[in-house]
Amino acid sequence: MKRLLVIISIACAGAFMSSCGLDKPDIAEGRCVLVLQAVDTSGVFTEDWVGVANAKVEITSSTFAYKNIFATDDMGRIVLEGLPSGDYYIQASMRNEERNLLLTGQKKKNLRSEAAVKDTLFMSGVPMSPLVINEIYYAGCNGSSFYFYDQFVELYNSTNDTLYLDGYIVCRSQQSEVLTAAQLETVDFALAYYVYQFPGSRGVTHECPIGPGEYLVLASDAVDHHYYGGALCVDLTNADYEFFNALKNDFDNPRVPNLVPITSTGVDFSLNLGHTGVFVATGEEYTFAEYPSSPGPFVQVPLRTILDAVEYSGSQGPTFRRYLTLRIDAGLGGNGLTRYSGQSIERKTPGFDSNNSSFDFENLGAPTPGYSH
Ligand SMILES: [Ca+2]
Ligand SMILES: [Ca+2]
Ligand SMILES: [Ca+2]
Ligand SMILES: [Ca+2]
Repeated sequence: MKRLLVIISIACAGAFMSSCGLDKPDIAEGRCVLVLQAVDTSGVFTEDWVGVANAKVEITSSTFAYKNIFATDDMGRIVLEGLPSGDYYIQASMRNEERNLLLTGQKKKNLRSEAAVKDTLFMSGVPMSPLVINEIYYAGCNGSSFYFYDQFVELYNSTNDTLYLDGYIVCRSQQSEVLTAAQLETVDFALAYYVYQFPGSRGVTHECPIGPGEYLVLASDAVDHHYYGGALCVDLTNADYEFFNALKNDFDNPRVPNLVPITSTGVDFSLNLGHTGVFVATGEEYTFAEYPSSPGPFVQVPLRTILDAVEYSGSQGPTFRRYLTLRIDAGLGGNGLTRYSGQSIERKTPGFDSNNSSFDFENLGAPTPGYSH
């Protein structure tokens, strides 16, 4: 019988001891101790649950003020001392190229309490996605002029081979009002509002390569947005592609190839400044659908054709509803990111994709088009 070999024990030892009376601070000096052992429960490499040696363990505070990466010892253990109290994302990972598998385990922990907290972190196997969304810059850069036209999506090839994106589609999801929360989790497609397609034909032409470890920047408009929007905006002159809607008054940089819309919806591939989902699919199959009481048409993209999907939201109020099914993104990126801040969200590690954007993504002070922070 399988049994629990390891527990995480978290002890905040005397975090508040140095302060007293009315001056006691909210966030005390780092006194928390975290003892962790990463355990493989995948059953892929061994039937027993054993500690994973040399796993990468990343500890990030929810505000991203604290971030550190550690490696487990031969027993799969790490001991961390001196952590400031606060909320943390803890993520252990280990890549196995041979099996094309990512072993990963995650926890969100609150270290505010002085009392010892005990928990378990299990690592399980997630297939690695060859093509991932590496960064989404959606926030906008100038609130006084409502300027957000410098948005971009950055893709990354995490394999050792050149991939061809001919005919692939890049999609923005639609308001969840179209599907109820229950429907969202049961249908076998994701709903797209904007769908833009790479040139060429999938599996036939080879016009859109992305090399091993390479990034592709897909710009709303491939121009230097400093000129139009100000200092915080992004120069996208050197973008690899731009979204171009020939039916509307959209900008077209002739030196930058276009992704073109497959519907007449909207003016450009613009991203909601607060909350939406973005996904990339092979484009081999999709269907159009009209929904009563909503503008459309919408595009139903089969989940099996989706290579990567990321949902983001700056906040989660009482009326919060998901845009994407948890089956393709179990979390949310962009926590705390504000509109027109000129900030961006990016994968903590290129190619690292556990299908939970709460853990996989972090907020960046400034966008990094074409590279990683
Ligand atoms: Ca455009
Ligand atoms: Ca162009
Ligand atoms: Ca993913
Ligand atoms: Ca980047």
